[in-house]
Amino acid sequence: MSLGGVKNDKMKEKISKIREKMKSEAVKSHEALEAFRIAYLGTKGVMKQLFGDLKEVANEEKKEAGQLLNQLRMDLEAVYAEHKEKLEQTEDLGSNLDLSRPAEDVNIGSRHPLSLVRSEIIEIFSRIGYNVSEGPEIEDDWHNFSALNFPPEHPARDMQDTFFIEKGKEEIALRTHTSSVQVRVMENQKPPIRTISPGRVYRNEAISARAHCFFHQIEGLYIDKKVSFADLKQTLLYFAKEVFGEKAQIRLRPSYFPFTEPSAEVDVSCTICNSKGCNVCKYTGWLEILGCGMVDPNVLEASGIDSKVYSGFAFGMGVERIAQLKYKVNDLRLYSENDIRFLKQFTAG
Ligand code: 2U9
Repeated sequence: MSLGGVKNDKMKEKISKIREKMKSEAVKSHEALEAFRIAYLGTKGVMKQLFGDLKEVANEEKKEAGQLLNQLRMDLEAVYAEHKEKLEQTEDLGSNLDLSRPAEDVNIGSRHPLSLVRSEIIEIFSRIGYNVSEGPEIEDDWHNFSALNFPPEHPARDMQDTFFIEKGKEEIALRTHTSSVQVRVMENQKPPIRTISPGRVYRNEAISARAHCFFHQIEGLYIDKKVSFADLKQTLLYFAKEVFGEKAQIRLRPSYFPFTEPSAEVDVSCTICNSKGCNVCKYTGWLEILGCGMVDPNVLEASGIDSKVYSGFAFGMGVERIAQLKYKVNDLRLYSENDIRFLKQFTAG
């Protein structure tokens, strides 16, 4: 056995003794941790001495000895880190815990303005007996157009205005209004029917401040015996007062829709200027809020409801439009851009 061999064996013995000792060290304080570091890893510590001994090891065994020493140093460093972490953890739970410290604010986010307005409108109509009906966003021609009395050549049936699912096939499309949901209700339920249908609808429009390719509607439908235009007017006046305040007034202007006859557009008195005239109502004192009418007998019959026995009224509004008037939002794109500076303004409390 060479002299180097003896030296190397001694070093291995030393290493195993150090390993045993390092495991048995109790490190319960920062002072003890520092003492551990100095004793093993410090500039005059055990590792320094061992690396010094390396020069006495025979050349052919230096490589192995060097590897053993490097491994020992890494293990010592790991044990040191472990002790340090344990100490810090007990400190977090113990001495640094301040029970009198005020809780940190919880970031609760906010509801989207369209969601707020949608809920408010649902609540207003549920107070007078309306339920909520929902249906598919991808619709067939029957439920979106034909059952609603759209003539074959109506522009809404055109590729230019509606998103069709398959090119060249005008049978399946993204619904252009939620009236399609109400056709399904009429097909499946007997009158009296009192329902509102909130939902997203799609139209093939270029996106701008005033138009978008999708928006949200709430449509209402009331069918029973002897439902009259007077019932419609009172229902809409109640709605306007609930949303815009007790002073709100409405006026109806004659209009045309394929699915209602007679039809009307409804304005609410401008709540911003008290009808005195401002740039929001374009100095008319009135703001357009919805469309309405008596359900066309053809529409009742198409869904199997006897138009000689039953009559009904319907109305439809854009949720974006109502939210725009309530919250003074002047650009439709804000609703779908998810800009946190816009959304944060609707945080409750
Ligand atoms: C059935 C029969 C008739 C719903 C109605 C309107 C008038 C209307 C527009 C308002 C703004 C759409 O969002 S908007 O662009 N809607 O003017 N909607 S009557 O009529 C129906 C619904 C269902 C079975």
